[in-house]
Amino acid sequence: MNTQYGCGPVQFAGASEALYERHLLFDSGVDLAGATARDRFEALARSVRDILSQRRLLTEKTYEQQNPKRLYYLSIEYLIGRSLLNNVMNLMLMPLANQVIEDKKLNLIEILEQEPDAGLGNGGLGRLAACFMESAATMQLPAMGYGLRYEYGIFKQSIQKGWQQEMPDNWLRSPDPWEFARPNEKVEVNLGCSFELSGGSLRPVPGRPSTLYGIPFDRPVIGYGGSTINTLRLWAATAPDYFNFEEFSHGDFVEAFTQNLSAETLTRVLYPDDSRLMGQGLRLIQEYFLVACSLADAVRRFQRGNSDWRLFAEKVAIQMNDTHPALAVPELMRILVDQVHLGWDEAWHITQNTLAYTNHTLLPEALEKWPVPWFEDMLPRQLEIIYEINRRFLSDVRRRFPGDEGRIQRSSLIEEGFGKKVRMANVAVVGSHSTNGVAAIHSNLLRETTLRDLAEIFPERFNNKTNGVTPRRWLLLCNPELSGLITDAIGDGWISDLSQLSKLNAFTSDSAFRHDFLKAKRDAKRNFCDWVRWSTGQLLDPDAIFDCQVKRIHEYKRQLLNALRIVVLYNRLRENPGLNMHPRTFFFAGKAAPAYRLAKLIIKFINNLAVTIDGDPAVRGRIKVVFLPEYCVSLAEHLIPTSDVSNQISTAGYEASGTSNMKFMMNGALTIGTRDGATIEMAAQAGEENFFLFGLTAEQVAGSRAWYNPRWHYEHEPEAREALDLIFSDYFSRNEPGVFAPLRDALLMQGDHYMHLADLKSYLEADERLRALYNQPDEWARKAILNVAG
Ligand code: 26W
Repeated sequence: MNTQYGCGPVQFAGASEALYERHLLFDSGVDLAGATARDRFEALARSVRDILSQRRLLTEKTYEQQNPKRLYYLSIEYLIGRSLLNNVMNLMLMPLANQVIEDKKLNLIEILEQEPDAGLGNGGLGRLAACFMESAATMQLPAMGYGLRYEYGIFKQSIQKGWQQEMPDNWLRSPDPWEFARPNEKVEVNLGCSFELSGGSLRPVPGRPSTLYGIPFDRPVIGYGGSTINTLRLWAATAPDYFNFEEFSHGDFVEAFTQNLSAETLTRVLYPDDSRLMGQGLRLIQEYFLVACSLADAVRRFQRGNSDWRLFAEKVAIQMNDTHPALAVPELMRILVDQVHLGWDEAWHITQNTLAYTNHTLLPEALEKWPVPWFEDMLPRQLEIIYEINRRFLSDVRRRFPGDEGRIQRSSLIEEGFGKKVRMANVAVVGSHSTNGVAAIHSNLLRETTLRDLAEIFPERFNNKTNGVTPRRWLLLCNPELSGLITDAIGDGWISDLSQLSKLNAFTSDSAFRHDFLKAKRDAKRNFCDWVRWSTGQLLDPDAIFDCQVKRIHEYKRQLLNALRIVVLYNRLRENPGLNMHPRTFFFAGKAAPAYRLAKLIIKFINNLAVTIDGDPAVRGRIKVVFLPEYCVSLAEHLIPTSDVSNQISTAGYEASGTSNMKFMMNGALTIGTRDGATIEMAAQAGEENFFLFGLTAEQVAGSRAWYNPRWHYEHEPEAREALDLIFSDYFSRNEPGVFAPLRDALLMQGDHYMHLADLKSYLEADERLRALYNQPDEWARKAILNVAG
């Protein structure tokens, strides 16, 4: 069966230079001499946009003519990053762009830096969504993404006196050349309540139903080669553009405008929490708004090409990215029952067969549960439908497991007791045909622990889809040194068929290739050092080992374990200055949720560690700690290619998959890590002997919970004790005594929930093996190549 819907390779006349100048003149009103860097960026982006516009229409026409099954990805986050270079590359316009750059004497870096990094996501889940959209287009699948057009993305991070500061990310300040507003395709959304602004926040006013509009903003998603150009459709909320005439004629002119204001508040800002629910009502309405707009749109598109509703699930697949869009279950039922007038059973069959659910976390504090009273006020019809789904579901469970009241309680869509809540994960599993985790270990744990009761009721629904990343952005684009070398060796087939990287296995025995491989890494490091000096003035040593941990700051990801390792190494150097240790730079980057105090304190600790080590002449030039502020997609693209060592050190059983682990591996870093998430499968693929695995396994973590005592390690492991004593003697906080006391409380007084001390010793042992290997460059290169090949 043909499942690819491309429309042939890109062909265009060489008119791009004229395009560029025309855009400067007609859009910005400037000539070549008068253009600012931002003008140049916009003109270049608009030239690219001109070239892709026709092909986008062609892709959509192909879909309309062939009427294939359409895939809709529903995600409340898309961590897109910059688009210009990615779009130029995927359209195969690089030679042309280079020509314009040369002819017009443009500074490419300066132009690229003009584009804001579209940060409509928090971390892994949002970046996965963006990678999937690009890969689906490259695979020529009829896929479309739905999300929200937040006016403000993930906050900007700066560091002041070591502390994280948050600033608003006004990424749409200047017009975005990649988005097309489609006001004609707006969608009406009805809610059971209205809203009013009070004290700067939006409050629901029950008993007064209201209407708002979703305006679609489309962004092109270009498949590699440019054959397929799909769409990412982001919804912006607005008020109906009519006035409340009664209020108006009563002279409440300003009040009529305030209504607009409150509607637009809905998509104003991305919630910056990636692992803990902050429980705001506005967030629930954001989620409903995404679902209501997207389903209305997908249904409308289905109706354009089909008339038989029984075929809906054969023509429409909807993937729910975590539970944030799980209201799709009651909403699709509402459409099919209330609007299409299907019977309940038929509607239910269609809903289950259309929807599928991906879970991204086992952390109990991240599982969404919404208070029933909020549903009563805002989404009364959806609540009614959830109750009816639950009534039928539980009566089935009673039939199948007679007398098992515990199971009924645990699998119910409603958590009973004081403060009734709707369990969104249960809604998603019961209302769909597939539930997947994002790595083998995570899918197993999901089945065995978090969703065990439901997995026993519906074993056939549970499956695994290990995450992936797009090799276009994460190797071809971000690492020209290495990707060029790979293409020279094995051809360019790997770019759209990653399994071809295994051809590199043969090159491990080629000493010229190993040499070139190390040189590519060295070149990437030098470029990075230049870029850091250019953008921050900081001096870095490209000959040091680059040892990286970049991701959201969270206790379970254990940046603190990494910091403890560094303190131990620092102590060793202080005690034994003659120690043979290759110079090493430890890079950290990542944001902490604004309300997560301990995560923010970990950032502060890393920064103080950096300052203290920099100020100690005894270790100068030997170890260095760098906390790079404002981690974002672009920073990852700069840093990952330079990395020698990738730290993936979460407490086993807690990191669902990880995706930076894959990006580092693909760029020739060696991994030091725990047996967690996808790291387990990566090590199996490359060979465990080519990884530096350490620490407790997930079973050991779970099995030792009851008796684990961090103080035992403090008392019996001298290096751990010396490191902790140094920290709590205020060595790293001379002017802020006691500031790190909460770290001591977490590690030594409150049981060290994430078992830092249990793993520190084996982390240091793995580190020793790793440093020994670095002294044998040839062996290091061999293992690194095997990693890329895997
Ligand atoms: C505050 C509500 C909330 C809770 C969880 C918001 C966002 C989440 C996400 C599910 C957290 C997340 O991004 N999970 C990550 O998903 C990646 C993609 O599957 C995985 O690689 C990471 O391991 C997982 O932590």
